[in-house]
Amino acid sequence: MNKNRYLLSKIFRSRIGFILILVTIYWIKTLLAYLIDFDLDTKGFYQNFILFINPLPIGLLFLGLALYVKPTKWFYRSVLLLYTLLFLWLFSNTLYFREFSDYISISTMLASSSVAGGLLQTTIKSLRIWDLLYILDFIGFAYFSFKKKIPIDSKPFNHRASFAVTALSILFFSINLFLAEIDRPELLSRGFSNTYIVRALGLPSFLGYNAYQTYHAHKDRSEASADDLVPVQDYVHQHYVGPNKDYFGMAKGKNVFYIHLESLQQFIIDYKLTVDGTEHEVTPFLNSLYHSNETFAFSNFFNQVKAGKTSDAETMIETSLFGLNQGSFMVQYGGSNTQQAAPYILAQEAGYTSAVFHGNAASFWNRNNTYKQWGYNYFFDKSYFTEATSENSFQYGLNDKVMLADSIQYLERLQQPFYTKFITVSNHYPYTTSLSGDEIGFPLADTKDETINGYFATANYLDASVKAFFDYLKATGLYKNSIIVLYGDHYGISNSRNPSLAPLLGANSETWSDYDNAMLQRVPYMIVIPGMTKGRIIDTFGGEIDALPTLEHLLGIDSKKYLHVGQDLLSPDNQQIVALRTPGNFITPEYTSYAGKLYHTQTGEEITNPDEDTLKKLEVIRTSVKNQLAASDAIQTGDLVRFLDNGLPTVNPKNYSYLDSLKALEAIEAELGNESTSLYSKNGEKSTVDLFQAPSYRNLHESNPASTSPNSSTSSSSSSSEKKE
Ligand code: GP9
Ligand code: MN
Repeated sequence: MNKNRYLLSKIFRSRIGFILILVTIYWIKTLLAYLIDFDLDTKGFYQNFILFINPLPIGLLFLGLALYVKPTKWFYRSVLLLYTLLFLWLFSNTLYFREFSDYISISTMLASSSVAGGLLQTTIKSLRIWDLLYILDFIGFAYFSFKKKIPIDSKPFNHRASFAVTALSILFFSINLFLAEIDRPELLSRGFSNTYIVRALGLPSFLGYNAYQTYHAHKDRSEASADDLVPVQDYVHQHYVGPNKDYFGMAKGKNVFYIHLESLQQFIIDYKLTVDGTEHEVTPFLNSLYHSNETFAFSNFFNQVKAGKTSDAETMIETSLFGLNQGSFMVQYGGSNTQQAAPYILAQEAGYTSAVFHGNAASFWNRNNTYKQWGYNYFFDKSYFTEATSENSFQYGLNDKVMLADSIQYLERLQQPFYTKFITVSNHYPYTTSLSGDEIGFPLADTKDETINGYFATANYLDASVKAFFDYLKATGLYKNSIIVLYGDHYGISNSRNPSLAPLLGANSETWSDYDNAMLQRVPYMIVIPGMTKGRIIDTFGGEIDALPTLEHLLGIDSKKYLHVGQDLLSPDNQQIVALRTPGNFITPEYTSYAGKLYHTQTGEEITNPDEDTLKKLEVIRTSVKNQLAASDAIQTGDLVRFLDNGLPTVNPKNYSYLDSLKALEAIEAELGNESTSLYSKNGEKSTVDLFQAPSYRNLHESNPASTSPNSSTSSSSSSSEKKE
């Protein structure tokens, strides 16, 4: 016993013992910050376990480096220096987070000294009394070293032993990373959000990760020059197609509503799910829009996203440039690249105010930073809405009806004309956990795949949410003054699940092919122009990249001077070549190239031995696809918009803040007085919040029990709210 105690005290008095004590204190302090300062949004035991352990490997790795220093004095100096650096990084992040709800990135640090000056002020403002806890150890060190009570071990570690400590901490770190990847596959390659990286790997690793990404972005950026703009501009000019004279400017000056239909695929439109012999229309409201003569509805509109999923769709819709071949553009470049996106273009060209509404944390997909570069005046994220509970939300945010209802108090204060985007989320994988209470009722499909089974119910919920929003627009009169564009961002059912979906689509699982997968990449794209009668279903082939020039032309803005690589889908000259983001994949009305195979688009028949004539046509398509992606990539990775001189001043992200937005909006109304064009002002300063009504599924159907088949397993069937796809 005594021997053990002797050994223990010997270890604590040794160099490694000292390091272990410091690692432990660092660990405790980090957990403190996780608990009281950061909002890491962890769910379930597994995520909390990873959070609990993640300060250890990196702490040991970092402080263990001091072991390589042999002279006693220098060993203690370096270990304290390293420890202080770890502390400073932790502490400055806690202060920064209190103000900005985000972590310090390399670009924040590189920002100009004026920002640094501002930071110092906010830092002092955000100090809290419990911050004393963060520096208790330093007070302790000072006291003990003054009293000469810190045991000094003059016996250095040999290099082999030091290396063993390094190797061991790398091993621990790999285990940490492995566990994190199980929890969130593709964590590092897709990035998602700073929060995801911090909660999985800790703050020092986040710095390393961010530094790596920043370095890459910077490298491409610094190698690019104004000369690179020349071929890109040539491409854009040649590829440009003029507007359709019949439609140009037909929605000029109107408010724009974008409704992002999460994971909604085109096959859902007009689809009826048959359960126990009864047919259930999944999206009755969207179907009515699809067939309305107020709507340009597209039947061959494809999603063109890759790993950036929603963020890729947003990038294309807002800028008519593609996401990246790897990872997410918004995460890697969105916050730093100069861009000319829809909100900014419309503000400059036609005095539009812009806002995004989304019930998830602002940092997801780096939206908080990207939106500033896009010129969004306001971003109403989760923090602006009803407290999220397990009843009204799931891992990706608030249920759509709640989000939309809560948006009204802000929407009605925006000056008109405005450009707004509502990003829905309830119809998101795994489709089984987001609905509860009275929203349960739409029947589940009956396949072996739970994901597919729930998809129709969440899509139906999305449909009802959109309908409620349209009802509100009509009730307030906003409707006739607006143009509403709806789009599905990407597939909801992944290719690997499609064979199980096949029977529901009247197809055969056994003969399901890559051609069928390609065709399922269609997503809804509908442009509703209230009062118009020219609406119809249009079969032009296009994709998300084409949305911005299409919208611009409807608003009477010529897209010619912008660096867009898409083409107006209403233009008679549209070429109808849809490039998918995976190299080699494309779809045209005639040919489909997908997963290395070639098909006739109309029949699905595979082309194994193309004749001369076909080869020639394919060559033209392939070159066109390659050029389009290459032009976009050159712009995105080289940050080429910064060299563009088309008369628009460069966006300054520092002019945008997403804090206290309601106050800012009220101040604008007050300043404008009678000139204020907000709905609230126009309505005699009376709120329209009560005009938003979104009855629950049960409320809507209880008068008609025949169409209700309650199925309580919608919300409880999946044990995990943390499924990812
Ligand atoms: C989260 C949401 C989902 O905020 O937009 O993104 P996704 O997983 O579809 O890319
Ligand atoms: Mn999405």
